[in-house]
Amino acid sequence: MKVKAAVAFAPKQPLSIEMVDLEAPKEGEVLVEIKATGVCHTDAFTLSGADPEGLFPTILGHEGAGIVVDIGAGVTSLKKGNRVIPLYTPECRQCKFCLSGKTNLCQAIRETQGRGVMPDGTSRFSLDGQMLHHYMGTSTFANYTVLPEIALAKIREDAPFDKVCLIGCGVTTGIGAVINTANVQAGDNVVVFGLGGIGLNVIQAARMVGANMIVGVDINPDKKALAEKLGMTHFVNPKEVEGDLVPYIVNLTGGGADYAFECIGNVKLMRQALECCHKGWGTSVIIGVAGAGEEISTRPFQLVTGRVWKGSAFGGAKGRRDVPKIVDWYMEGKIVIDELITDVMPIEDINKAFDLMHEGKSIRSVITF
Ligand code: NAD
Ligand code: DAO
Ligand code: ZN
Repeated sequence: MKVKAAVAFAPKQPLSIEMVDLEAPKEGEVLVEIKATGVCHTDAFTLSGADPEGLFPTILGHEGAGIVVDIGAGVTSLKKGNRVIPLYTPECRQCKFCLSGKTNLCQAIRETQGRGVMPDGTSRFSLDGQMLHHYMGTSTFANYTVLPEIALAKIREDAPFDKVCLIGCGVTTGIGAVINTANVQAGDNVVVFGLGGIGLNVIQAARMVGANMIVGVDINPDKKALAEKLGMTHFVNPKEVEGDLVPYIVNLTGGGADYAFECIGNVKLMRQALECCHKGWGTSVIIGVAGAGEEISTRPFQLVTGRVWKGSAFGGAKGRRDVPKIVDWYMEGKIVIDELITDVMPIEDINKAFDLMHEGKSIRSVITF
């Protein structure tokens, strides 16, 4: 079938709206009509050419929501009409990783997903006979896409696509990092580096679990108001701090953060996030994705003296199990999403969404089809 997609032909080039060919779902695969998709910093990161896994030409997008319109042979957990959220971190429930109970990093389709193809090694997308790569196994910048059954979370039938699409990445990543990865407890002091779509969700989760101080760090003062609305208690603009940021935060938090989250992707800030943690127990969680080849460093004594460095992918969430639960939290008013959506636009205007992100003017733009 012909579908409308925003194609990334090469790094650093604007996306191009094209009618591309999409093959029918094969065994174990599902055809999904994408109704809405967010635009995340990670899409921009890949488009910038800094992503070591970036492949072109491709159809980006990984923060979507849609409806099942067809299923391939052998698909049992989904049927036509189901509302779904695509999962860039799938959940096969059979691989060593899924069965370990220690991680959400299912490896069932990791190798082919990394090569931008479906589990059988081929792409369902093409344009004028030229193969287009899938992206993160999701490719939600198209009004129809094909995914493996294990990469779809079935959600409730009354969930609004244009809001819950953000649960496909930003919301789950931020909230999950607090609840699953860090396990922040009531009374803890939390520091959040970066108040974008990810950092704001860290903030709302920190408030939800009853954190004491929730300190937001961002160089863009325009991020302050919304962060405060979501639960930030103190704002720090590094540009306005005289001297080193680390001792400033250690002092502000009365000895250091119990938990510090890096939600930017800057290796220098990853170090600061670790070193502003409390001696003896403070834990820093890296969420941000750094550029290809970049490395983190600190003095080993920071770890010897009890600070802990961790990372979190998709908030440590097991998508098929946890995403429907987070949709329920939104529908029950336990978490907010609407406030994170700063712009809504048709796919034809998707390059504007990237411009707004780069200008620091958006939290999340949502593309509707
Ligand atoms: P974003 O661009 O919306 O937000 C980043 C924020 O950081 C902005 O508010 C910006 O002003 C601030 N910032 C930039 N440089 C800064 C500096 N030097 N000091 C302080 N603040 C600074 O991005 P996002 O969508 O929230 O994503 C954040 C990061 O998380 C990205 O690296 C993205 O790739 C990554 N990410 C990781 C996962 C995961 O599973 N680990 C999932 C999604 C996104
Ligand atoms: O190696 O098993 C693996 C999968 C790694 C995927 C990690 C995804 C999180 C970082 C990318 C940001 C996604 C928006
Ligand atoms: Zn698995």
